[in-house]
Amino acid sequence: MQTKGIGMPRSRYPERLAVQPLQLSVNVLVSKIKAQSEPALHQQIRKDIVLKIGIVGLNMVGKTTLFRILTHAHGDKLASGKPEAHVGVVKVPDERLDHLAGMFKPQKLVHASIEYVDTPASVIQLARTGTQSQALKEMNALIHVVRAFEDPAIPVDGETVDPRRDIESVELELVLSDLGIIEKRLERLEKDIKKQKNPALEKEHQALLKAKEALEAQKPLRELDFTPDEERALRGFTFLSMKPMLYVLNLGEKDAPRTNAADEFAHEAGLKQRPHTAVTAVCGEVEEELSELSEEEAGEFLSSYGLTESAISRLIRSSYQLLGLISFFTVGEDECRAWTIHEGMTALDAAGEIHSDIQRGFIRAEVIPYQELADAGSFAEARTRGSLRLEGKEYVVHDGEIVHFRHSG
Ligand SMILES: Nc1nc2c(ncn2[C@@H]2O[C@H](COP(=O)(O)OP(=O)(O)OP(=O)(O)O)[C@@H](O)[C@H]2O)c(=O)[nH]1
Ligand SMILES: [Mg+2]
Repeated sequence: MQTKGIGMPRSRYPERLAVQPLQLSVNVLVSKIKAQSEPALHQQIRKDIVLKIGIVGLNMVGKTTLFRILTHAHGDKLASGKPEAHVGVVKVPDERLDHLAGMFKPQKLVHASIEYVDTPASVIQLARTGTQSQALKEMNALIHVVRAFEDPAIPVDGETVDPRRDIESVELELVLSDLGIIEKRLERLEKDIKKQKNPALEKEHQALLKAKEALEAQKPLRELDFTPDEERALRGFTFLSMKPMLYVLNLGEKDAPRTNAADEFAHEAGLKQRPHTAVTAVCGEVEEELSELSEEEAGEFLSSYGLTESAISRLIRSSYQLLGLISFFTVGEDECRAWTIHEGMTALDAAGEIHSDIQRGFIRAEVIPYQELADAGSFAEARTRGSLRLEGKEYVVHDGEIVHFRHSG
């Protein structure tokens, strides 16, 4: 992001004064991304039903189109049962799980899932209004849909199509929203610190100053390294610029075959290698047509654009990875299932994901990487080949491992 803009006098942004008073919403999920290596936080994210990703962006950029494609192509029924709520649970496509299901022919197949929330109109307005901004704060990550398609029939914010400008203005808004909260809190905190010596308040003060300094340099909080202590002190604020961000370029139809469009753009816009930031591209119009076709027709349609896979599967996987999530599998004739955990979680943590009884009665985990089981073709053969390993509580589970827990529960 360029630094233009942030140096402007604050009076250019009088709207910021309307930021709502700080509401401490303790959503334990929100800050966990930064703390992937911290076991204590893993305990807290457990048992959370589904991870929520908010689809945001300026006006008429294709947010609802993207939401519709996601839920149509990979969705279950709308989570809330109310279509107007625009909340949909989407399965994380995983060919490995599909292959395992082919091997075990289970009665039930359960994919990992993510909840996507479509937000109306411009995220700039949302960030500025109290209740809406509170709704944004509940998200675990944001997808910022950026308009890259030209269409004279569709009005465009800012009058020209300019993805970099749009990214910068939304980022600036998130940064200013967080700064507003920090300034208010600091004012209060400094008064309290004068009245009483309290190490917890001092820690919070330090962490807020560090965050403030970054924000003033227009650096979003997701790019900052916080210590676990700082992390804890800031978690309750659910800062918007701290949320992992997936930029989705909504390409015009003529750009659909440009499979490296996202990569080129990320490079050009300086978005590569930024922490907790990813860029991908879709062509809303093409994908929308695609999601209505049968598998066979879809294949033909894709190849007419010179493409091999729908960008949507890639997008869902990117958002899953962006959250620092991995899957392990349990398999059997009754059920084949993908379980969602954070990178770095142990076998004991993973057991707790399934059931607290399994965790309590944990004896050993029988583990095999997906590819080895797929190559062996069955558990019996994998055993003969010596591919199954017995691991203890502290074993760190890897993406794609099939885990069978031996337990006394
Ligand atoms: N040409 C073209 N039009 C698109 C594309 N994606 C979306 N649109 C059109 O752009 C208009 C706005 O799309 P929406 O998905 O409603 O956009 P939105 O961001 O949800 O809009 P608001 O919620 O009103 O801010 C619709 O008429 C879409 O059909 C695209 O890739 N190409
Ligand atoms: Mg919309």
